Amino acid sequence: MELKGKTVLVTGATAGIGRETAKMFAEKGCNLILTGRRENRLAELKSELENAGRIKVSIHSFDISDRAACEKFVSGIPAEFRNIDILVNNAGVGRGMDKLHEGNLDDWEEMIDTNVKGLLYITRMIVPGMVKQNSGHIINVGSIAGQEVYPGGNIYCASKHAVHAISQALRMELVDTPLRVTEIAPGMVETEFSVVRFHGDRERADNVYKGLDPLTGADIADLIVFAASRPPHVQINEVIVMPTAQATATIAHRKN
Ligand code: 8X3
Repeated sequence: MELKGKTVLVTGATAGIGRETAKMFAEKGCNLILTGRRENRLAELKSELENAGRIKVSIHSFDISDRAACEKFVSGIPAEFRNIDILVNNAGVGRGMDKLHEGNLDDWEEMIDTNVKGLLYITRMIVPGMVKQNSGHIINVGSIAGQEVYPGGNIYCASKHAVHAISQALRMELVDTPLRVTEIAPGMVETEFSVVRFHGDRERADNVYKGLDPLTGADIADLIVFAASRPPHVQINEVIVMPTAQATATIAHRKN
């Protein structure tokens, strides 16, 4: 499917997978609606992308876990961006690796509010427009943590299992429309993810990827753009992707 001229909404575009996805769709000539919490990063990305190509970028900084802020964002999307062709539900967060019975409730709420409720708010507000225009593609960034569970992953895994369930339900419910639903479920991707998960402990974050070649945000963006560019009759339901040195959520091969 030709991507040039399409309008793509990417949530969590200030870093990692979201940022690389925005860049890759921009290279294909798509106009972008980008959201994230850090306004200066969005502004920098907008000028970088607009200067590089003949595309338009609309930026919106707010917290996706805030329902009223999501409503305000959606009602404030400029008219020329209103026909959204592709929604990339990327915004997500991992917080803490405590055992459940020792867990931090603030961490839990942040994960559930962002990964589940934030994704639901945006999906509920954007998909009706896609149904009305009779076209659209929803691409959810899940995780191997949505397919498997590991110790310390408890609530993060639960939130990503929810993304998996929501993606499947949406696909079933939209089967009588031309809309497509794709879930991309990555294993280890080196982004700010682990630094955030360990509350800024960079050494602990670096250890997650030590001794192996992790995936990059660009590797995932590549798959998102691939799924979006398939012909209209081809729906990529799910992609599980890991570094070659990772086999499951808990089995990885590290040198030294
Ligand atoms: C992050 C991947 O393996 O840390 O979504 O859960 S993992």
